[in-house]
Amino acid sequence: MKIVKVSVTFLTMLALLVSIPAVMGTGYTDVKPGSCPNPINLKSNGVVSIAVAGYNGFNGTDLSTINLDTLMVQFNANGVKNVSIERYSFEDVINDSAAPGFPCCNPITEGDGVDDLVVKVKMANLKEHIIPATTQMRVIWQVDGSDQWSGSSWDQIQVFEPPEVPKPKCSGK
Ligand SMILES: [Ca+2]
Ligand SMILES: [Ca+2]
Repeated sequence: MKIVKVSVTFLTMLALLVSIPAVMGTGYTDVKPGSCPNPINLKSNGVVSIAVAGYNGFNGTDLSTINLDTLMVQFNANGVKNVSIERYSFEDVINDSAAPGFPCCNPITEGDGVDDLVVKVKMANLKEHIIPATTQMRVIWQVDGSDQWSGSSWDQIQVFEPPEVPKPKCSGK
């Protein structure tokens, strides 16, 4: 009887695990490609670039398997948050020869002759959720032709908000 109970518990846990939509971390990610650390200024505008290394025959992500209409940026802060992207392009900006450097930012890399996926996200959209406690960012997508979610590895970021510079109080005429 005890064995049956254990088996039922095990099968229930297995069913629960299978039912959770998994976002697997796969390809190497470089927030602000080519630089480390990766500062994110909460008072800046413009866009932040995030590169996902293409498949070089050994490592990286097979970018042809991505449904590009589903691309989003994901970051962790009080739970995982998803943010819509501004645009994407294919450029050779990083390589996948170095292991991701979690918990430090990924090492500075250079192109390797293989195109990478470069995603741009607006700071205005990031700022809706991002807070100084946010420490990691990556790109997620649905696999082409299916509703299965996948994603690149996490990269480390440093979110900060520069203090206001007080205006000088000048006396005089
Ligand atoms: Ca970087
Ligand atoms: Ca590359």
